[in-house]
Amino acid sequence: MKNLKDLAIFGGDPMFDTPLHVGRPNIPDRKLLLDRINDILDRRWLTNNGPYVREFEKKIAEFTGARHCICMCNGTVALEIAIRAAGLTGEVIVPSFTFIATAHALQWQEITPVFCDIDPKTHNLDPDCVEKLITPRTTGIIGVHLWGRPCNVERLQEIARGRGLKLLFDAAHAFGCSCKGRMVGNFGNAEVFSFHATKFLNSFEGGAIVTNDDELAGKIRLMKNFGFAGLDRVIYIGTNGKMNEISAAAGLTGLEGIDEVVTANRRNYRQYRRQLGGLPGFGIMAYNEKERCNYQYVVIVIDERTVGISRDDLVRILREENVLARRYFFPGAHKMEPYRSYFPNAGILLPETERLAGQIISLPTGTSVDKEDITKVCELIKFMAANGKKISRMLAAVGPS
Ligand code: T4K
Repeated sequence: MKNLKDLAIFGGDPMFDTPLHVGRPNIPDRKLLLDRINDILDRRWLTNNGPYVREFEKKIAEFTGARHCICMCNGTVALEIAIRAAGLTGEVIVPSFTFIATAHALQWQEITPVFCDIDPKTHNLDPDCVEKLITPRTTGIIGVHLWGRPCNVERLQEIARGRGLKLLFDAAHAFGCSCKGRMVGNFGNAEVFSFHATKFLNSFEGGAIVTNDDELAGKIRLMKNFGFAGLDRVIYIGTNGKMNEISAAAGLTGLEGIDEVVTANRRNYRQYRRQLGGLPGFGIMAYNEKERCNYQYVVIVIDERTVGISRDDLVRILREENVLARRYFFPGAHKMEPYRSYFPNAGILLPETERLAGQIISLPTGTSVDKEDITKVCELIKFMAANGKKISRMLAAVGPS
């Protein structure tokens, strides 16, 4: 790219003919998956705790080292069930800088999500802020291991223990990650994974609760199956949270191939770091490579004053070039409905959340993105960085999108 006029937003051809996505699914070994789907059809056992679901649960428990894994139809229902089974009521402390499902899983059951600020270094719950938000109505804390980088689990566990609170983790991003050498899945009262299509490990749609608490696991198993404790015996209020056999087959097949996914993700992450490292105004979120990481997200934090162009304009230009970058998790859950109406002043206590939500860009990565793609994306970013102020002036003439 040599001239500003070459940018698609100013009339040039897009850099990519087909879009580069954030969250393009990893596709497992087709033959293995199709063989398993044939087994399912031959067996005529499609759902309701089928053999592939049981095998997937066993493999996840082994992989994480947790005593129990209960698979579910998606991560959101898994969160709702974990919240209910853990007995949360009243107020629960959660980050606002997360996917909206974390907050909705509470509000759906008329539990108030109390939004807590994050540590700008980790993008996760700031334990000091958590302590300040505890009231007599608080029953629990839900930490989110954002981008697969674990929360400060030690401090959160200390706080929860000291104040008699339940502690859950939304580990939707953190399958395959460790914290101080221990796999995610072993912290708090329970942890929740998502196996949505866009996740590191996918089962098309799916999720799971993992826990080391036998009693809680028993309750969760019943709750995800309408509360049935026998053929005609219901002992709890329950729902339908069951995972079906095709999802379990996809999850199992994906699990067998996760090493290749980690290799591809790590290669992409390191290439982005090499090519964008040191570029003024562009900070690349770092993984702690001493731990196990899934490297599923490549996230950059933009300092608009240094770059001379806003984060939103950068995303707009990237998307015109068919680089479908995302502003995850803009604008923060507290600025989405119903929370923005319920708590119009929540932002006063969320300065770091609001700052970061305005600076973040998720870039395409995963097994569908190759070395040349990343080279071109980085060249485009460097071109924008070198011409930030000029581009901003030209965009002002083009007008809003
Ligand atoms: N907690 C956290 C912290 C989460 O991040 C999530 C989910 C949950 C809880 C809830 O778990 P689930 O109930 O979803 O299991 C996506 C996902 O839908 C969502 O699962 C995920 N977080 C969130 C971070 O991202 P969107 O609305 O951004 O997805 P969408 O449809 O725009 O897809 C993302 C990109 O992937 C697009 O560019 C298209 C591409 N894509 C997507 C799908 C589904 C494909 O190429 N193929 C596909 O099949 O929410």
